Amino acid sequence: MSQILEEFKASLETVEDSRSLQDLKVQYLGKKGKVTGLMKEMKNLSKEERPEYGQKVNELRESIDSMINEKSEALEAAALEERLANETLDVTLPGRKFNIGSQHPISRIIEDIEDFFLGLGYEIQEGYEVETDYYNFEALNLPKSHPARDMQDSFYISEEILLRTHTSPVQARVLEEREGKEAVKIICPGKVYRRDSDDATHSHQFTQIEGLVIDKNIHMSDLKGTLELFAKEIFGSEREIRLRPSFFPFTEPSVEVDISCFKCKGKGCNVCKNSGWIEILGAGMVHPNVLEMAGYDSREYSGFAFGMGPDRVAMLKYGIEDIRHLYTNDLRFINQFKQTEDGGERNESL
Ligand code: 2NL
Repeated sequence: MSQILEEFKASLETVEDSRSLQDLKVQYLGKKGKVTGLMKEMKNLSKEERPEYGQKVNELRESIDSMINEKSEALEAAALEERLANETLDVTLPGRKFNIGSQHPISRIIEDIEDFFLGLGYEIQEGYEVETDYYNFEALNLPKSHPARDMQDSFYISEEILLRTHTSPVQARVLEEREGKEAVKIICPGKVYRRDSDDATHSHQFTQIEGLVIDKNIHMSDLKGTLELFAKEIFGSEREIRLRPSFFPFTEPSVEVDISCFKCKGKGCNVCKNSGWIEILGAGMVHPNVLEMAGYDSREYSGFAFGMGPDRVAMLKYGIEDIRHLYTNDLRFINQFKQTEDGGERNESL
């Protein structure tokens, strides 16, 4: 028996984890274990010898059992020590950096323009990019034979269905919905399409924002005042505007709107091509035909409308030379518009 005990102690010395400890336990105390084997010897002994022998075997079992428990506790304590040592948290480590995306320059311009007009009480309206010939052209005083259609060739899905060439169809639909009875004060941003060859200043898909105000007693002075405020808000408080006569089929009279150059303050530079002025919008008083087609009495109601290209505004504001940079998603370009946590130079006047 003492031999078994010595043997056990020697084996216990070599145990390093709970698994081999469990194996050792089975080897000695299991059903077919060595100590259990000693118990089975009992039947070969005389009645007188049995109690003493039994007691000794029990003592052996108890001491082995308690040594196993001790070892088990020691192993657990060691494992805990090791985990505590390995899993310490170094609060002085620098945090992990993660990349935050940023707004596309066009989205940023659109939002700035939307914010301005929302402040004046306009609603934002969006519509369909796939439109009918009627809402894209006819309802805007551009009948099928009109020569101005040549300026806006589109991508046709069928004879009557096309990709919109401007956001005006959104406005034509809103006018029609209000059935000639209600005032309208909306801006319509969105993607538009033209059958054009792409180059530094043309893209077959670009963005537009149009505005439309219809009510009783709306005059050219309202248009001028609105656009002057707009120019100061988006391009800086010192900006001035000038109107030049122009033509659009859906407005009469029609104007081109220039802003004084924000770079040279009107002296003449490469941005304004030495004129001191930058062309930024087209606008005019809504043509009576457009009002009448939508059900408005043009003797009672009048209004103004304007349209501009956020792509062009972004190019001017950020000095982007080629419109294609806005659409090719080259990260070297996009990353230049990363915003800081407080929104960067957003809304800052030039
Ligand atoms: C430009 C010029 C313009 C309009 C758009 C419009 C819409 C309706 C009625 C009348 Cl429903 N007019 N829109 C008017 C004048 C100019 O856009 O140069 N856009 C980039």
